[in-house]
Amino acid sequence: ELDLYAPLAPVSGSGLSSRQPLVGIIMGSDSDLPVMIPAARILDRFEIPYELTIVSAHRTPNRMSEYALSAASKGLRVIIAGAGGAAHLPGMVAAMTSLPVVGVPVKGSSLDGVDSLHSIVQMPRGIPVATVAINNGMNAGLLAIRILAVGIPGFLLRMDGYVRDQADEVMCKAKRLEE
Ligand code: RP5
Repeated sequence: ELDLYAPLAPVSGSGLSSRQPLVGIIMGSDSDLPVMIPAARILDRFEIPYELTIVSAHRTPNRMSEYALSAASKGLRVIIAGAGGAAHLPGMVAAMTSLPVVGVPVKGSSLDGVDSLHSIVQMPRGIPVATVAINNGMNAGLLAIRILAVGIPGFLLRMDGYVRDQADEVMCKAKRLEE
């Protein structure tokens, strides 16, 4: 049987258990939850352990620093960070960890989420954030899985299956329309 976690052992060197969260999902407010839950659901579907919590760049800056600075040593491999408005959370977290950070621009009550998109995507040279579309928590989850899959063949196989299923679904719909 394929050991999905085997490639991680040499990296962590600290007895990574199979339920050790590999992805950290954080968001600036509980009001971001409806956008971020699809990231968690897709990780559930792939049976990838994650943790999910609220970390605000502006309201809890010390908590944000602690989260970012300890993320790698506690075994996380990717961080998904969602925020709306002046969305500094993904960029600030990326500034304080070498882990890949996926940013989710959350659409607030004004400016259609473009404020958040620009805040997250316009990172300065040297500190990248992989930005997904406005409110697209699901793609953030999928991107996190693809990042993990680079080092974990079992995840890559599951992603191949997911992509195939998606294509099959489109083909079924196309056939039904053509009938
Ligand atoms: C941001 O401000 C959060 O990420 C959220 O998208 C937005 C509004 O937060 P609440 O006022 O709803 O808590 O920091």
